[in-house]
Amino acid sequence: MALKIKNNQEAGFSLIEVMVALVILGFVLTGVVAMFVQTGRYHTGQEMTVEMTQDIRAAKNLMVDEIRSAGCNPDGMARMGFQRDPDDRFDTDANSLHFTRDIDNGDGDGLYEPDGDTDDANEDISYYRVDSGGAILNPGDNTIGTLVRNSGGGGQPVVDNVVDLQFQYYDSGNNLIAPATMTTDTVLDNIRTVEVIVTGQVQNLTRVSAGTETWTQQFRIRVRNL
Ligand SMILES: [Ca+2]
Ligand SMILES: [Ca+2]
Ligand SMILES: [Ca+2]
Ligand SMILES: [Ca+2]
Repeated sequence: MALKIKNNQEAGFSLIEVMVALVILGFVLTGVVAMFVQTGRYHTGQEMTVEMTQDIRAAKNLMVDEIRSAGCNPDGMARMGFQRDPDDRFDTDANSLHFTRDIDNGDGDGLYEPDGDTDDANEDISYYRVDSGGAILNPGDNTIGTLVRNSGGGGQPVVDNVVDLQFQYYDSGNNLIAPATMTTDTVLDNIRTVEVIVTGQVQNLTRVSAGTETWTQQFRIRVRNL
């Protein structure tokens, strides 16, 4: 009987040994989990950055395409191009851009057929940046907002997490036109080049502090029809 007990003790692990093993295993598992979490965050951060830069590039392509043909007016209508409005979202200044163009007759045949009005799709367009409540945001306020495009059906989101959107305007001599002076049609009609500055922000999840990164696109569009 005494011999059997001795054998059992030698064959098994003591409670202390099991506890030590469990503690070591715990440390190892904690490390592995932390590594996975960190890697996951890194990838999420990278994916968010890629997504944001793609969104801003797409917005740039759209704006270049549309603004280039601002004032397209084959039928010689009055007051085509950059527009004024009492609503800060729908005027042409530092925080918003509003223009008209006659590019189609709205018959849906995909052909370019100007019909002497701007009531067809994508002929009356505003760009501006809004907060989560839909209020317009100003350049330099460093508030997270959404770049929206409004062609009559309300502001449609183009890029989220935009912390800055600014428009600048130049005349035929490439002189900057001060937004404060852009309150008459005469001044608006002098615009020949539009400059757009868009800055997007992404949460950088790999850093403990200062956890954001920004990405800016700045581009100029020569207006073809003005
Ligand atoms: Ca405005
Ligand atoms: Ca029409
Ligand atoms: Ca058509
Ligand atoms: Ca039209």
